Amino acid sequence: MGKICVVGLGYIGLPTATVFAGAGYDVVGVDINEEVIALLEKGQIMIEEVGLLEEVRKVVKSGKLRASLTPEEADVFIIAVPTPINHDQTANLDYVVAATSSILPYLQKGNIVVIESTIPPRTVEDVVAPIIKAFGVDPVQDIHLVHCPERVLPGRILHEMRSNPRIVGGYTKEASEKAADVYRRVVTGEVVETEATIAEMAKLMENTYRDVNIALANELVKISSKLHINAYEVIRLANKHPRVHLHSPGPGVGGHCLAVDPYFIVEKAPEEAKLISQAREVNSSMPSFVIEQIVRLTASLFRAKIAVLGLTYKENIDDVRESPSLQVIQLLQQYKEYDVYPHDPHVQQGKVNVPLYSLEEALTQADLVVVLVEHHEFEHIQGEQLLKSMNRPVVLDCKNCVKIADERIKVYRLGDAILQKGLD
Ligand code: SAJ
Repeated sequence: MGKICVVGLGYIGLPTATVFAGAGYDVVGVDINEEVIALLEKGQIMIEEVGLLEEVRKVVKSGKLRASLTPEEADVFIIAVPTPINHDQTANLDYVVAATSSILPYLQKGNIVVIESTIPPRTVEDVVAPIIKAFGVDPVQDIHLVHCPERVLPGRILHEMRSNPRIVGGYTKEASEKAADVYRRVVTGEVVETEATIAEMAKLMENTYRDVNIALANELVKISSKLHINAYEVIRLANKHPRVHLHSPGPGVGGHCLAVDPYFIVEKAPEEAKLISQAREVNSSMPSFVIEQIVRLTASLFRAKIAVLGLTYKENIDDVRESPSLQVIQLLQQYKEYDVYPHDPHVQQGKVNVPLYSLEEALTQADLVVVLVEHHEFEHIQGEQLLKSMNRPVVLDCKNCVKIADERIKVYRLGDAILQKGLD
């Protein structure tokens, strides 16, 4: 079936390597992190993702997936390295450039080179192809170069990787045809062929669409706060219209995609991308809005103990990248008068630089519980537990997920008219 070399074994690269290996390809997974390679050789992984460990074990055991610190000759190269954001909110292409450079000595005529990393529009054209050309390989004649953005949702990665439609944007038409055929071997969804720049822009617009819509919901929360209206009820009723789908408000937008990708468009067309830029500002302001509510809910207290539940950027995963929770905690710590007790059942201490506590430690003698993430564990928190442990049973639910209906416990929700009208 051929050999695939996947460069970058993170949240996307490792599942990608696993899916291709599971389909019968000989896959070598490459990473610069020695720990990742050492673990993978033993069939172990560093990422929490539903079903991944089991599948990795299987393909490592069968010999279809091997791990290596350096690339090898292959028929297909898939680059799945991060594109972090610089301080000036431009894309940092260092990893993409390094990964592309690392495969150059192994390129052979007819190879397919896929960039899966999210990249600003025109990157294949203006950055990747020139690197390959400068090495003496013709990106038109010698190889087939494409951008094939990933679209998977953390928590559902393996399922979505196999079933979501894919966009394969070629540097040439032949490149998109050849690479699309490879993806069709493992993807049951439609595999659409297009140009590289269109694929780059389409990927960014998918996440921008979501970011802008979430900003609309978050702005509604702020407007409702001013006008004393229950934002959740507004959303529920507006969404009864068949063509309206207002998104859910929250403490901000995190993750390595929605909180980052829109800037890649703004970077390339700052004058034009005004709405996109504004949406980013609204979403980035939400942690401060949460703090304002916390301050109001604790105004009468001296040195309030606050239990902060949920550190990840969204529910039921262990990923804390760009998490609004970390910003909320940081802002809270700046107020010297709070004792902040963060708790997250999905996050290990080594992954964050704030001290973590057990649920019990966090709740004991707490004056306020702030729920920032909709982890399924938090849905089961019982009123009795809060009454028994807390100093004052008050909850600020920023994700509309707490299911406690006990009159002795005050549950306020972000965007809730009761929170806005004044507190007793
Ligand atoms: N969020 C809200 N309100 C909502 C939905 C989400 O506040 O109504 C917040 C979440 O809590 C989280 C952030 O937005 O902090 C992002 O979460 P998400 O579930 O919307 O998306 P990601 O970042 O986990 O994954 C997105 C997905 N893109 C889309 O749904 C358009 C995924 O398909 C992409 O593959 C991924 O980005 C990526 O890698 O680009």
